[in-house]
Amino acid sequence: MSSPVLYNCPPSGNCYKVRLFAALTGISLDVRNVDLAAGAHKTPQFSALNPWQQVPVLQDGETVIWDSQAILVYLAEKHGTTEWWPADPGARARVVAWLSVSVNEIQHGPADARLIRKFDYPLRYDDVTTASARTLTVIDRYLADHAWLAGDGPTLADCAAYPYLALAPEGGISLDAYPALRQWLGRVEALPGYISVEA
Ligand SMILES: N[C@@H](CCC(=O)N[C@@H](CS)C(=O)NCC(=O)O)C(=O)O
Repeated sequence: MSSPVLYNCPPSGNCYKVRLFAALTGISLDVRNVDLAAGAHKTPQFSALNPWQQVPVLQDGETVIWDSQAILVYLAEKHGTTEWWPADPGARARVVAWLSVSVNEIQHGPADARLIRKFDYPLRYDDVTTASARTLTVIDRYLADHAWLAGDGPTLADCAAYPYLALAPEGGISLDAYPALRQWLGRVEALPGYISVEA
């Protein structure tokens, strides 16, 4: 059986969420890079896969999934990785809460700062530094009492949150003031199979 195709862009933190989870769980992907600079994501062919004209997109036979959180859930369900995507309703809801934090508080803080500094996005840097400080402070306080974001071990929550928190310095957002968060980054990086964004 052929591996699902991941339409990817190497520096994208959203694509990295999927590559990281696949690496940590031994899921094989056929990674195909989409040239965003050349507008390859705006073609009719790519728009048919994702009407939002964004990567990542996963194509698994006839099944097409866009959005990195949705792809994580799909792969975890398909591969029965219940420790990463628990079946218990409360435990699952706690994972979903962090998937939501990843696309809201983390995206509109450190991830947007990186978009401005690394990719010249026309957003207001002052706004994102204020948002980042709040996001990082809340997460650091939470991680002072928890080894992992949701539950006793790593879950999809950690895979979704890790990339843009780890990459925050690329957006000029220092993590020096957040020791518990930095220790958690280290725990993720020590997991067997871990890959960096460059891998
Ligand atoms: N919510 C989506 C966001 C995807 C997204 O923002 N993708 C960016 C790369 S990180 C993209 O394709 N940008 C190209 C564009 O919007 O023109 C996800 O989590 O996958």
